[in-house]
Amino acid sequence: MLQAPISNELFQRAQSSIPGGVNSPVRAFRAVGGHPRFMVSANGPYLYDEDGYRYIDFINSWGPMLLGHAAEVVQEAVLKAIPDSLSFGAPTRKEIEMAELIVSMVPSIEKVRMVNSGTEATMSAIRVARGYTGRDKIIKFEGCYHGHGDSFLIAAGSGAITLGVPDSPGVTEGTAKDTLTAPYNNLEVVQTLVDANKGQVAAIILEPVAGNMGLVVPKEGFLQGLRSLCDKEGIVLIFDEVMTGFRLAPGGAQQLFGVTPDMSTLGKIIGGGMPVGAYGGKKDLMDYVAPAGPVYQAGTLSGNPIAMSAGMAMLTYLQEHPEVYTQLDNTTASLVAGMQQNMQQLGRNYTINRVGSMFSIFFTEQPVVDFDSAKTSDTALFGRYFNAMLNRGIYLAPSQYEALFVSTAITDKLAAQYVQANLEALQEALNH
Ligand code: KE4
Repeated sequence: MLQAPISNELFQRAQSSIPGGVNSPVRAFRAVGGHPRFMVSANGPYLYDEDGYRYIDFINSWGPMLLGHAAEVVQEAVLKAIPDSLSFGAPTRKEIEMAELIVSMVPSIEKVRMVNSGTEATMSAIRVARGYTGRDKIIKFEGCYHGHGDSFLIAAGSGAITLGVPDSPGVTEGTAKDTLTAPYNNLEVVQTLVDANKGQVAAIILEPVAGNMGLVVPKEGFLQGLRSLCDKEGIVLIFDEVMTGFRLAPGGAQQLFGVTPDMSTLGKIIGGGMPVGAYGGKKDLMDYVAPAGPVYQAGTLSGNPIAMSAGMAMLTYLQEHPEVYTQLDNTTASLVAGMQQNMQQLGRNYTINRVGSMFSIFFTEQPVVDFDSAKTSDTALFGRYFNAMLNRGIYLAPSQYEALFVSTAITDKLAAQYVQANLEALQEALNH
C-alpha cells in the first residue's frame, strides 16, 4: 500500500471538526479500507493529491466532469462571470437562458425549476407529484439512490407489499409508511404494490439506468411497462436523471431508451462542477410549483449566476458537440473489452455492466439485474482491487455499489494504462 502521510494526517485532523472527516460519507473509504486521499488540484484526466501522487480519474466528481477536469469552456465562463458579483437573489437573464436550454435538450421537460443539488431536485419532484395528485404514497426501487431526502432513506419492508421501514435514524415511521419499494426490473411487484394501494400512489421514481447499486441496466420493456402502468393509474412517472442526464445522451436516458417520464430530476453535469440541481416536466405539473401554484419550494442560491454560467457552458458544449457521446461510448467499450480479456486470461468471469460512459465491474459471476443480485458480489475482494488500482494511479469509486464515469479526457493511451492496471490489480487482489 503506497504511503500517503499527508492525506493520512489531514484525515485524522478532519475528524475533530467534520463528522467522519468528510462532507459526504462515501468519500471516507469505509467500504474499501485505508484512508481517503485529499486532493489539491485536477486537470483533464488527472487528480493530484496532497502527497504529490497523480491519479487517472474514473469518478470525475461522481459524474459532473464529463469533459475532464478544468474544462476550458467551463472555466472561461466562470471566470468571465465572477467580476459581476457572485449572487443577487433576484431573477437574471441567465436563468431564462438556462431553462430554455434544458427544455430544448430534455424530452420530458416543458418547464424547469433550478435548485442546488440532486437531493433538492428529487425531494421537490415528489412533493409536486403528491400535491398534484392529492395522493401520499411513492414507489421507489431497492438499490436506487435519490439523495438523502427522508422519503428515500427507506429500506424494503419485510414482504413485497409491506410498507417501507426507515433506513436511517431520524427518518420517522410516519414518513416511511408512505414509501413502498420494489426490486429493480420487476414490473410484477410494482403492479402488486399499485393494486394493494389503489388510488394512493402519487409517483413512481427510479433511476432509468441505475448507478447507485453499481450499474444496472433496465431490462427490455421495464421502462415502457412503468410508463404504461402510470398512464393507466394516473401515477406521476419520475426519472431521476441526476447521474444519467446529459451523460448517456444530450437528453439523457429518456432520449436513449425513448421513454418519456412526466417529470425528470437533474444534477451533476448540469452544473459543470458547480452545485446545481433541477426538476422539470409537463407544464400542468410544473405550474403547481410556487409561486405559480400551491406546492411550496424555494432556495436562496437557486439559479445562482456563477453556477448558471458554468452549467450553460457545459450543456451548450454538449448540445453543439454530439460527437462527444460516440467518443465516450467507444472509449468505455474499449475499457470493458480490455477487462474482459484480462478476466479470460485469469480464468474469471466477473459481471461487467455498461451503458455509454457508465460502467461497473461486479465481483460476482451472476448476472446483476437488481440490488439482490448486486449483493452477491465479493465486497472484500472489491476492496483489495480498489486499493491495488489506487496504488497504480487509478482512482475508482470507493464502493462496489457505485458506477464509474468516463470523461472525454481519457485517451487511448490512458485507456490502455487502465487495462494494464486492471490486470495487475486483479492478480494482486485474487492472490491475497
Ligand atoms: P446530490 O444531492 O448528491 O447532488 O444528488 C443526490 C442524487 C440523486 N439522484 C441520483 C441518481 C444520485 O446518484 C445522487 C447522488 N449520487 C451520489 C453517488 N452515488 C453522489 C456522491 C455522494 O453522495 O457523495
